[in-house]
Amino acid sequence: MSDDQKQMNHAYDVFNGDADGICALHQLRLAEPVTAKLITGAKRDIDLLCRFKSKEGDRVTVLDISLDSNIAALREHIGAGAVVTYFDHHNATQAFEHERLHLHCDMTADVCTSILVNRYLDGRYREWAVVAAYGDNLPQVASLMAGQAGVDELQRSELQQLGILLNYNAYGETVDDLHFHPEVLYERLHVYLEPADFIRHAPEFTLLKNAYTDDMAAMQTVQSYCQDGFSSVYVLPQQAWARRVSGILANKLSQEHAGKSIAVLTAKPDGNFIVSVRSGLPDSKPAGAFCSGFSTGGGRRGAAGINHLAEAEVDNFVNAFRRYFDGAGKEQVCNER
Ligand SMILES: [Mn+2]
Repeated sequence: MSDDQKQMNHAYDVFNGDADGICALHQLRLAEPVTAKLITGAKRDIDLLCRFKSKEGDRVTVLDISLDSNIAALREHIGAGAVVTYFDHHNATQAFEHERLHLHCDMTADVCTSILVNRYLDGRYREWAVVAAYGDNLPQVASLMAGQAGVDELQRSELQQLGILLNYNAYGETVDDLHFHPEVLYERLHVYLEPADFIRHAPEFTLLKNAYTDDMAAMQTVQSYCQDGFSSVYVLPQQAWARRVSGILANKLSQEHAGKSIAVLTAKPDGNFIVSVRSGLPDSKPAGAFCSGFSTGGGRRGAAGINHLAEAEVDNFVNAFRRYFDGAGKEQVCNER
């Protein structure tokens, strides 16, 4: 390849805007610095590979977005001659072999993308993977890794807080609901080698901490719409704070009530709902399989969601949710919405 061609080549770093995506790219670019165009969005913006075109010799790095959800665009990039490196823990059943496709995909339940990058880098920036694992709702895995790295109890809770805050920032219907565009948050974070430095010195950390406190206070006022011993359904109001906290509420409830399945419905400005589902029995009743029954649904065994649920479909959804996760037709009285 001539020097002229080399200069015309571009690098693209494509990453989910949540804690896992940001910490995965951060580790990778600490180890292998590259000036790349950043392609990211809110946590739910997972169709990122179709947002740009590449050409022969371009380098595309993809982090923490499902291969299956991006398969058409992935084939286009490969077909155009780009070299693609892909790290992810979501569905990759349509993965294929190609000399220009470097796959690091692992769909097992106890990994996140930052853990896969940490493995690839032989544990070089392990604490960032711990942050990501806490943020990606893998607290047991995160604590285990922190223990192996000799991180003490206090530091561990700080890493957990950072993971939760970075993850919190990515939740919203669009990037307009977020405190920081994830591209900006990544750039601010990327100047810090250690999580502790970001925690001590970054104004973004303080802002997120205060905003999170306010949103959590608002979240405490939310009552369940329906619940029994096996499942709970929550319906949140049509406000930005509610769109930011819905996923966190779902994670919090699933941690506090092990074995119980959770659905959180959040009203969008157009009156339809976004739905977060957490399975209390991810092996026998995977959340992803349930959500895939809806035209805009999908996800993993433990956590899944539906992008658009019409207002008129809410009661049907509640019934289907309870049939699937409770396994019984027991009648249940729901509160007023
Ligand atoms: Mn992830």
